[in-house]
Amino acid sequence: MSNIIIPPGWRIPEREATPEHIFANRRRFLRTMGLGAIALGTIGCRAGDDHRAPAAAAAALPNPNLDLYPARRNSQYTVDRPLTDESIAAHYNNFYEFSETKERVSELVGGFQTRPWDLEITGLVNKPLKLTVDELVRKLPLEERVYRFRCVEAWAMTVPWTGIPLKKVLELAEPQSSAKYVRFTSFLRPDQAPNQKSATWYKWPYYEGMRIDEATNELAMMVTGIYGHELPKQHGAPLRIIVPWKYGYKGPKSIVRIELTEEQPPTFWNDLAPSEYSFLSNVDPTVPHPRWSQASERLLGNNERVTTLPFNGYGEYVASMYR
Ligand SMILES: Nc1nc2c(c(=O)[nH]1)N[C@H]1C(S)=C(S)[C@@H](COP(=O)(O)O)O[C@H]1N2
Ligand SMILES: [Mo]
Repeated sequence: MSNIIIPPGWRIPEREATPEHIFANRRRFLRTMGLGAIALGTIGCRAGDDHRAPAAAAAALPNPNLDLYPARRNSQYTVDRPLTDESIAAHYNNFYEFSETKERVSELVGGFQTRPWDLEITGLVNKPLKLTVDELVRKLPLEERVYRFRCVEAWAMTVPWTGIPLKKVLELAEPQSSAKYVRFTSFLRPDQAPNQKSATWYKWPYYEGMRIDEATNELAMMVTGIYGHELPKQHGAPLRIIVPWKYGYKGPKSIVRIELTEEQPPTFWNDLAPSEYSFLSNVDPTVPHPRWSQASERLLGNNERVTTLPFNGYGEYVASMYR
């Protein structure tokens, strides 16, 4: 039945810039929905301000973590750019399990059940672990960090993430010295994620990986929240990875398993198009994607073009890992 569909292997990215009409339509949509006002109200918001969740953030079960948000801002991580408007970021998402159209993801996540949610840490560890996300956020303190975020498609945003250093989470399971890599696996629920059912040419579930020195770098975060509240589903609720010196796809959303391995794990985009998406995928303005330049990026919100920095501006934290 689906064999008339030609697998579009490398279909990931948008063109260099999103066509103007898509932006115009999206603005109209936001205005119609009355979201323009919310957008204005949250520009430049900080921990302690009134953080309002986008409409799509509603969870199926009561949220037991309201007391944890907003978490204390870690002021060590600062950026030279304004925060991206919350409602812009929440309506422009890469989450292929739901749709390949960024503007549609937030409309399609309604049936996705993100509570309760089990996370498993397994593989080369002394203490294999299975716990719920609601348990995890009571085990280790949450903090808020503002990071730049750079998608391989050359758009960028700046958002406050809430989470736990990934290193601390891994330590709960006591990695063995033979562990050299970390492999992440996202959820597999075709009944809740329409594109997992229909886009069968992808190798669901989404999987990613990195070296253990990268995963335990102080910048690597296990993220549970954004803008001072829990992650809305379209941002990868209830648990995702953020590694701000790498292209966005190295941060898998809605993960269910972390595995410590000796061998380098395969990764979703690298398997689909190895010549376009490398295992490391560190942000590098000097290495163009085969189909577009990586020298600059478009800021979500004002669409300004700014220069892309090596390691997305985080060289002082990570460059020594690659020498
Ligand atoms: N499971 C899963 N994780 C994913 C993706 C995806 O399609 N599925 N897309 C990646 C890409 S390409 C980007 S740019 C970011 C987008 O995150 P955001 O929608 O929260 O901005 O998620 C990454 N993680
Ligand atoms: Mo991306």
